[in-house]
Amino acid sequence: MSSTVPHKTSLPDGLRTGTVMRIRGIVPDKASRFHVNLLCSEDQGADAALHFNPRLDTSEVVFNSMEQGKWGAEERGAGVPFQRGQPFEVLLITAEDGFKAVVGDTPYHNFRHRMPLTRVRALEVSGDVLLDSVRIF
Ligand code: 9QG
Repeated sequence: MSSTVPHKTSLPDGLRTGTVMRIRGIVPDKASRFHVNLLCSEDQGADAALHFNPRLDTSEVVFNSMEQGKWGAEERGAGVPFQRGQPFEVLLITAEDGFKAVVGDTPYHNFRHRMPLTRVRALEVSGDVLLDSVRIF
């Protein structure tokens, strides 16, 4: 059973070191892009501590943050560990120094923190993705 996107999970207490977010889904056959955002409020235009953006259309995975309506500096992971038509599992591990994205069994990228973890209030998944589950550990 897939849930519909955009999908939002509230994080009323923010994040702390050790919080693990697990996203499972399937990349649709004709997917172009999807994203996972860690947002500082549930309002439109909220700051994002993390924007994790697999792009099947341009074969890249972009990481960024958004503050006061402006994107920060983009980071890119090496390679694209997502394929159209294939299931995936992403772990976003809140570490001391950054968000560690693990895709499948493989550490993929460490996105260094740009804002306090306590500001994060919601995890949002949207775009071209069939979402199976979001779990916070
Ligand atoms: O393209 O890059 C991340 O740096 C922008 C995209 C934008 C982000 C951004 O247009 O797309 O990925 O919220 C958005 O607009 C997302 C979906 C320079």
